[in-house]
Amino acid sequence: MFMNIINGDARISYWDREIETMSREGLENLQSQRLKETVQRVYERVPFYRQAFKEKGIEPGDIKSLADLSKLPFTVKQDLRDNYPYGLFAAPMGDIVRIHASSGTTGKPSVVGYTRRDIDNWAEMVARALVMAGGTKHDVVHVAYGYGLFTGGLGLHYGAERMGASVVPVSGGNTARQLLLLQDLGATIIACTPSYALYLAEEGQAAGIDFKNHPLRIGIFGAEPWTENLRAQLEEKLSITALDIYGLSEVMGPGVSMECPAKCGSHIFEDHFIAEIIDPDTGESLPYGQQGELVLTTIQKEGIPVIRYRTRDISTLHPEKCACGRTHMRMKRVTGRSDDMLIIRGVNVFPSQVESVLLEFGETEPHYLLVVDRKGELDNLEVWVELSEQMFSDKIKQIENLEERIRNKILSVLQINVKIKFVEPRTIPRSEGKARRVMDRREL
Ligand code: DLL
Repeated sequence: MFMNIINGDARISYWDREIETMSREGLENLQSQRLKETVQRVYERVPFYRQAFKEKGIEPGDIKSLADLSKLPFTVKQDLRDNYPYGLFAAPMGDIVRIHASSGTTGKPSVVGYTRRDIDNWAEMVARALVMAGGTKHDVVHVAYGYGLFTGGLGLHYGAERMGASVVPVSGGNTARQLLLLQDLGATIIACTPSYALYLAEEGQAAGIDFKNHPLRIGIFGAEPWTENLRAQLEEKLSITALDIYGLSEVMGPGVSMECPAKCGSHIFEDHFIAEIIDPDTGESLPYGQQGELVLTTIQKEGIPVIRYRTRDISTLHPEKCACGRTHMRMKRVTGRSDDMLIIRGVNVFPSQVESVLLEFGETEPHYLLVVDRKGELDNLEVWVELSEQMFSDKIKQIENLEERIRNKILSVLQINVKIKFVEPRTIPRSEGKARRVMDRREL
């Protein structure tokens, strides 16, 4: 499947050249055909979609080509939660071979299921992404995304294996051990969140690792927003090419799009996904190049296909052919979200989740502020909350005990460690309109 093409001076590799460089017309025909099949599939198999189509007054036969896409209803994260856990599955459980779930939802997570063919396609997408980044079967791939319900670890794992590389399934955490393995096993590709990569780089430097003379050459970074500035730092500190990988569990996981070494946006794998940009307030489609919310429709998935899924991620789309020869359109870096979800060290956090924890404790007021900071390398979340008048005049010991209880409860709900800072009653600014619950001091 490998193909090395000499294009000018650059040596470009494709995992699947025919698909990756297909004409736009060919791609669009393929998308139209697959869209029709997907629409038929969900209409027949998922009561939720049948109802949603009915409300829009459409039937599968009304969708004849891509031009009809905007007739279809949107799907949102809440729809997955409302149909928890398996209500949106379009394949019988006997055909589902893997379950993942996304973090960061109030109460129930959104659960997604994959058939064997979905898992196979996903591995193909990630192999395609890795080869796009310059990977080959001779690479040693250190996967430091978390393994488990999160799609990062297993997604990269199977893709790297499909490419034929040697995979080191380290998962997250235990930085000293990660550094030891990186050095001793001679990883040439590292896959993790960009913030963790920076942490590893800095800890590695402090431990005397000379990355300049280390075989590491490529970083596959994603799962959270990052910047050109961070790219420059990572490339310099680790002596690598750092590239962006994008994805979300509701649509598949990592490998929905991948940046090529031309570094001008990430190619969306359009033989599997149809991308649109909409105005998040009106839902109207926006022209290429204009910034708005990314909406994705899966056209190959069996387990849980999604129709016009509103990702809440803000980006722009660019369909022009890329310097790398690929025709699949590019999305610019995700710069933010159209909802209030925060991503803290790769974990999705909604302020409402913190709020519901705080409300369980009678000793605080319902006035709080989430303060997000990036201290050097890692995101930190501080929860500022007002103590009740009664509590404020209480003993230190009791306040410390309350702090610990809230911290532990947030850890168990969100799986992240936060710092609790109690403030005097009536000191958190009140708002007359929408409450401002988040102060994001990270520079993105
Ligand atoms: O984060 C999947 C993933 C794993 C992507 C590993 C890349 C690498 P979720 O936990 O469902 O899935 O979170 C999805 O994370 O809607 C974005 O807001 C954000 N996100 C993912 N990749 C990027 C990226 C995984 N490259 C949510 N840049 C998405 C910016 C990203 N944000």
